[in-house]
Amino acid sequence: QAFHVAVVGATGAVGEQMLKTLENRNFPIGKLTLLSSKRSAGKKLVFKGEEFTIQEATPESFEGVDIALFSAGGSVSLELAPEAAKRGAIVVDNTSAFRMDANTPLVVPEVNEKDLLEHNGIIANPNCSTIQMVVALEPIRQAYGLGRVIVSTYQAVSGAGVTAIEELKTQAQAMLNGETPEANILPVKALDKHYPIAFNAIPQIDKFTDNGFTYEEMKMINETKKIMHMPELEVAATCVRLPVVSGHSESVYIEVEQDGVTVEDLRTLLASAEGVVLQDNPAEQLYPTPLDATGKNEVFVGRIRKDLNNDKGFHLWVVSDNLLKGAAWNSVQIAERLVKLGLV
Ligand code: 11C
Repeated sequence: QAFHVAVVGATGAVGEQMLKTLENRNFPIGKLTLLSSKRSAGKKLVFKGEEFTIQEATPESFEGVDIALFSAGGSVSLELAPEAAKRGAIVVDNTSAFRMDANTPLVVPEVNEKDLLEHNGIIANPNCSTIQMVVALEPIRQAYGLGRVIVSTYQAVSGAGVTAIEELKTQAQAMLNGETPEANILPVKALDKHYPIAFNAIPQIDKFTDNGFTYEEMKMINETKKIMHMPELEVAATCVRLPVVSGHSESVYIEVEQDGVTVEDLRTLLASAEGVVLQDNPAEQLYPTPLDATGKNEVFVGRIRKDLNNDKGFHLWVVSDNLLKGAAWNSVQIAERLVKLGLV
């Protein structure tokens, strides 16, 4: 069985990885339609050696499509994902447009694959920094219970798109040349004030909400509760942008519910957890880094320590490629599970 797959936003940083991932996984594609906004329509892309011309996405583009992978921004998804679903396609949407909608499952296959059964035509792919954290936390929740999560992130510029990657490189070069770099993209392109990211750290990802947390931080908080089906879970987040091209890193403090859990218990558990690679050996300076994680689908965990004051508290370092497990791979993995479950 082969499917008609549409990729919306094929020219973006995530869209490019979606095509690579579909190709690497040899996803059963009978027909491929590449779509974008008017701006990128007409560009050409190669998939499995064949050239495709990108078409402007319209409601009619989705006639006959089985699976539509969306990553062209929230407004495109809000307008066109329902149109695609109305025409019989199953949408996997990588934007935040439908994530907190009660009728839309928000899925990380290692955590809540069964939520796919409740879909109404649209399935939401969570925010990248949320995905990698819940892959590491779910096995711990299942084995020992989870009472509290406090996370600080160290996020790569690729999360803000191709232009942010270019700006990091241009600024780094300018600063090495002794020049003052221009800053036009980060932290938020649409706002007036910008900071350079080269040789810097910016404690703002997305705009601020009224409670002092940013939207990125609130995504981590709210999406984690929804995916793990734990509306009461105490979660706090601080999200920071670093001059790293790809791979988000996270320092995660958790409190388990069970007494007497040891670091070795967590290492043993995570060493065999689905989608996780344990890289944790201080004696050999073994721990995950974003450079090592780039290009890989797994979530890497290391630096597991017991808190010095709370017997139920642990610290973890969690790293993953934000464009892969955080976006393209999670979306294609959802599509694979839809096929496996006979839902498409
Ligand atoms: C970043 N996490 O690193 C963001 C990008 O809601 O899908 C992804 C935004 C989202 O800037």
